[in-house]
Amino acid sequence: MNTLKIPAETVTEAHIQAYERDGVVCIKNAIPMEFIEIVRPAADWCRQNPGPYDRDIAREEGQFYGGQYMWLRNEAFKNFLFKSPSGAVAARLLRSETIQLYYDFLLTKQPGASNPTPWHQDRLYYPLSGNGADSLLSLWIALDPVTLDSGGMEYVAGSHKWQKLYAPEAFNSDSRFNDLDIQRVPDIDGNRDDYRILSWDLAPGDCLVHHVMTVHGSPENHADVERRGLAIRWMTGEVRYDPRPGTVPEQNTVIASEPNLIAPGCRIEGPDFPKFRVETMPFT
Ligand SMILES: O=C(O)CCC(=O)C(=O)O
Repeated sequence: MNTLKIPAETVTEAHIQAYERDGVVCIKNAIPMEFIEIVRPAADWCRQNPGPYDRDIAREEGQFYGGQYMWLRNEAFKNFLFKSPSGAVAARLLRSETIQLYYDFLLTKQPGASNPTPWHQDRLYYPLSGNGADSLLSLWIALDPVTLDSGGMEYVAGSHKWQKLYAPEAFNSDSRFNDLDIQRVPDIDGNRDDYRILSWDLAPGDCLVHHVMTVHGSPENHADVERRGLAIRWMTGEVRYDPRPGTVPEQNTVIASEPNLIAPGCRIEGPDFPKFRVETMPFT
């Protein structure tokens, strides 16, 4: 098993308690700039050279790009996952000494990108079951300075405790989730005063971490700067393959195909789902 290291001061008990209470936390300077600088040009390369699991989300070509599993085709992303403290941040927030990668997701909104990311909850997009699937978390790492004006993320505090599962929402006008007979996320924008909505201005290397049940979204990019976010999904505990209708097809493909060949009901284990031991270095 590979080891990921993290200084104790990166994730404090206060961060962990905020994450547990709100279902989201902001961790400033979580990822050292040396990693951000390596992954930024790789992100641009991936957007310009889309891979098999990528999607142009916007109606206007190239405006809102969603790349999945970059690490399977790009060394810089692989290096990021195996060397940066991203997985260790996740493990600390989950109070775990080990962590397993689910997948990496690159979301870039170009200046003027007119697509908001709809309010949604991640849980039912994933073809997964088990206690680890219900506590999976996502690090959204800023590769650029990010504000609400440039499409910064927003989260409904405490929504991970609502004990509600919501149907996936398409990020664009495609119909992949239309036929699901599952309740939809409530109208957050129409009733913003009823919710505690959290957002943060970010510098490159800051990250936002949210629980798989937390309702979140992001506005259009009205600024004149690009908004690149690298979202990495990490998990612990028992996670099994549950290929329900309406789950993300690309994730089903990776789970069920070579080299993983995971059958329905079996644990998510294989070369594309590496596990790591986490070492916390003492306070400096
Ligand atoms: O970057 C965005 O706008 C959406 C990201 C998101 O929904 C996620 O990481 O779960």
